[in-house]
Amino acid sequence: MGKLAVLSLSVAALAVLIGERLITLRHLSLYYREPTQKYLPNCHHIEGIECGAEDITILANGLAFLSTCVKHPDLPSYSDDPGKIYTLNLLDSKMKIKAMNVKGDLDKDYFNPHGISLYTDDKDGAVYLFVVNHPQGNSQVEIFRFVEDENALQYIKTIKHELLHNVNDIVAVGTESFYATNDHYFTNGILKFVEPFLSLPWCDVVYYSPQTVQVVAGGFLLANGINISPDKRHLYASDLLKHKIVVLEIQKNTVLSHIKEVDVGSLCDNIEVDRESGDLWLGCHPNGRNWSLQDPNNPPGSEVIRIENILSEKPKVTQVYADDGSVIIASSVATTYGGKQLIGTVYQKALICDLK
Ligand SMILES: [Ca+2]
Ligand SMILES: [Ca+2]
Repeated sequence: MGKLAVLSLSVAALAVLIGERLITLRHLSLYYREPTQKYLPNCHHIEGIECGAEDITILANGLAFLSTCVKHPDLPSYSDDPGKIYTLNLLDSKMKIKAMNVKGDLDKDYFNPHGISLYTDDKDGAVYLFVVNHPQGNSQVEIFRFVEDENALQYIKTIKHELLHNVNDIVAVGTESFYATNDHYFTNGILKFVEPFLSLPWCDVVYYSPQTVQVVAGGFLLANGINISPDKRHLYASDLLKHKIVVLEIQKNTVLSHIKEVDVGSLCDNIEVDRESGDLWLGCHPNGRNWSLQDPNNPPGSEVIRIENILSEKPKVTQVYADDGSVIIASSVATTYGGKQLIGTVYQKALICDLK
């Protein structure tokens, strides 16, 4: 075969590959999904949140913890300040956020908080906040003890490990142990781009304790939010680019069995679990095209999805809230308490509404 023929065949093969990739990526990103609007009553923006509350979680007594102002080189940033953790007492009608004072040996200038998880120690009632932190683009997990009467976080320790390389979210299962999702396999910038382009399902869930660190689930295209059922028997992890919530049963801390996957039809980020009903509340990105383009005239929208009876044969998946980005941009978390719905975003505002 002549050189020209080889070159022509190569170009044709590359064109076919790129064409196939573009079709697949449009499907994965929900490229053609039209924005919708579905609103809840009495919504207002939470005063003081202007650079995102990527993750929010709530204690049984109604005190919400908000992880704010995460920064990522590929995303808009509405503040130069380092990230902060705030509390919001949902039983107080004033609904004012309070910045938490961090005590101890943590470098606050490089605090870049992402996914969070609360853990209450049954032995003494102490409450711990686990925070995914990205100082200077790295991934590590900070463990704090909550000092309630000072609205403070006492820094306890930092956990770094080579398996915790692109951590997005965590769920604490002990005072020093947790499960974490990695949202990429590679750490190199170009390879991080190639990974979703080629749809490589290489993201994973890692279990960490001082005795054991290991990958306990894999095959994710983009592993994002993770949480646990109220009886602590099942883990739920979002595979954002597959539009699915993966249900895993915990046999032992390091042995998980894959139970099923539930279609959500959206790019779902963090997962919160109602401690009474066991329902999942998901903050989702309805359209990955708008997410990638970040066009101020056509911003990413927001969507809240609820899953009821996830362990039954027929889980019920319901869209609770939807916005085209005119009210709130890039929702990443949704959670409820006492008839209120909180919605946080990656880099913009946060919203509080009545559920009915
Ligand atoms: Ca979380
Ligand atoms: Ca997340």
